[in-house]
Amino acid sequence: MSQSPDHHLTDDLDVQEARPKLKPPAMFKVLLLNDDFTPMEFVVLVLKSFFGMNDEKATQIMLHVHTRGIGVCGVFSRDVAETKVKQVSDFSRKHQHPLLCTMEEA
Ligand code: TYC
Repeated sequence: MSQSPDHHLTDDLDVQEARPKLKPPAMFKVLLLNDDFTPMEFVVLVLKSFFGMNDEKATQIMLHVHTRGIGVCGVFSRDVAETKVKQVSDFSRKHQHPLLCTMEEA
């Protein structure tokens, strides 16, 4: 059995909330955008390298983006999503590909 430390504070008459309600952290989708120039193999490499996908999953997501124009690589906390976007953008720039990666709140 377990009791929360504030089991005696059950309503709004208390002077102070012992356990103020916390918002769940915002989550962010990391998105890849299609373009006409980035090689398919490079997009698959990005998905495997930065999103931990195997070859089959990476190919599936790449083809989704290629045909639909945009697709989700994963959903992460703000900090992790920002890091993924920077990693992909830096890696694409280094290899002189125009691949775009962005994020939006889930
Ligand atoms: N459309 C690209 C091509 O035909 C492939 C591609 C897929 C590029 C996904 C970007 O996010 C992308 N070479």
